[in-house]
Amino acid sequence: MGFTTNPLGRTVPKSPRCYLNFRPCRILLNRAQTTVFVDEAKIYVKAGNGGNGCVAFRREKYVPRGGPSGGDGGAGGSIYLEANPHDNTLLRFRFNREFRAARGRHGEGSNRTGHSGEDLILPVPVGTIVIDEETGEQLVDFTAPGHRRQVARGGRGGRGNQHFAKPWHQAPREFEEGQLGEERHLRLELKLLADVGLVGFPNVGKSTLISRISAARPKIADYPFTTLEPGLGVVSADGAPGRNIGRTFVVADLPGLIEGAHTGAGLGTRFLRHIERTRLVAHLIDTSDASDRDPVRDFETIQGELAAFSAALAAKPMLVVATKLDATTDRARLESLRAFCASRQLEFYAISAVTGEGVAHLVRALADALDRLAPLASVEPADARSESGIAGGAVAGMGTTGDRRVAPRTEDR
Ligand SMILES: Nc1nc2c(ncn2[C@@H]2O[C@H](COP(=O)(O)OP(=O)(O)OP(=O)(O)O)[C@@H](O)[C@H]2O)c(=O)[nH]1
Ligand SMILES: [Mg+2]
Repeated sequence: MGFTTNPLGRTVPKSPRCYLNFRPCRILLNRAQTTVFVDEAKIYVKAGNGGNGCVAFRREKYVPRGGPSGGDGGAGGSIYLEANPHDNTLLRFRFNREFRAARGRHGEGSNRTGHSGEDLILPVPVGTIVIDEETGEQLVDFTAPGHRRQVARGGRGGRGNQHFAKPWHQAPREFEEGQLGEERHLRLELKLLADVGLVGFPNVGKSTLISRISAARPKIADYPFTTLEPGLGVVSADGAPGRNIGRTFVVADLPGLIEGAHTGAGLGTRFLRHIERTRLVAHLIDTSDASDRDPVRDFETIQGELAAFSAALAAKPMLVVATKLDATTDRARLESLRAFCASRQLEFYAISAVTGEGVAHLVRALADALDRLAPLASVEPADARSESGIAGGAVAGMGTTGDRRVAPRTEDR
């Protein structure tokens, strides 16, 4: 094994393994490991092929002309996706993109059926939408934990020659080949399922609020764009120690938006898709002395960004929350925002997530507003159609059924 000089000027062995010693590779690996929130993935799934039927004849002492005894092929394994409540990212599909279920074994003599291939169940986060890459058709929307759907059906095993015996055809050499398993290219898109989405400029206190009202512990800091990926928190509206937890709802904390986000400024608006399915938007505006922006203009800027992303998002029921009440000495801007909201008939609340002032009132108001609004889209019954696969989906590589073959006659039969 020879040696060579790598791009960093180090002497390393020539074998391909030596590339792991290159510092740039390590940096790439480290970077990949730190990216934890993945909300889009493309995968390829291939169900197992069915095993072929067998051509065999019973050969036994004192049993002349024992008859056909070719067993059937086993079925190929199918591939299912299942909504897993413990996952909140599609990270597992970032590096593993190809999934193949096991094939069925061929049938054997003495009427032995081949072993069926094992099914493959891939967990996905709740809120994942599955789209067929080739047709663009939405196949399934995982809205409830435990919801399972078949995305590629395993091929059926072929029949052995035992099935082709007739009184007038007692030594059949016909058998069937197993069907091919379905294969698909799928696009997975994660849209978190939350009831309330928190939007607003960076640093207005979105993460502080969610950490105050739920068990979520996002990073909080005094600089813009602390939050880089959406996070969820479960809020109990009427809960108190020793009491029933009462009404609960899910809140999504989003990265901050700035003017021009729809053109890519700041972190852009890509993550707004995670509140497309929320029932309510809470718009947080900093009216404290720490901000010198006009709160009404802040409201209109963010509203413009929501509208640029989607008209439906801008039209969602919204309530406005003035934050950092404890740090607001000059209340003029707070009052101007309150008057503006009154003129627009928007519910208005003022809170301090640090002291807790107004927070309980806001939480109850959010729960009341949700009670008035329609519930999230009703969920398809858990796996009503999973056994039958996805109806109507175009399937590539589907084998033909009952592809009957005839085995060549041999001397010893
Ligand atoms: N005094 C006071 N400070 C607050 C309050 N809420 C948040 N802050 C402070 O404001 C700063 C920003 O808070 P975050 O919760 O990180 O703000 P954010 O809206 O999540 O910001 P991004 O994630 O960057 O969009 C932090 O230093 C918080 O301590 C409040 O009610 N009162
Ligand atoms: Mg934040």
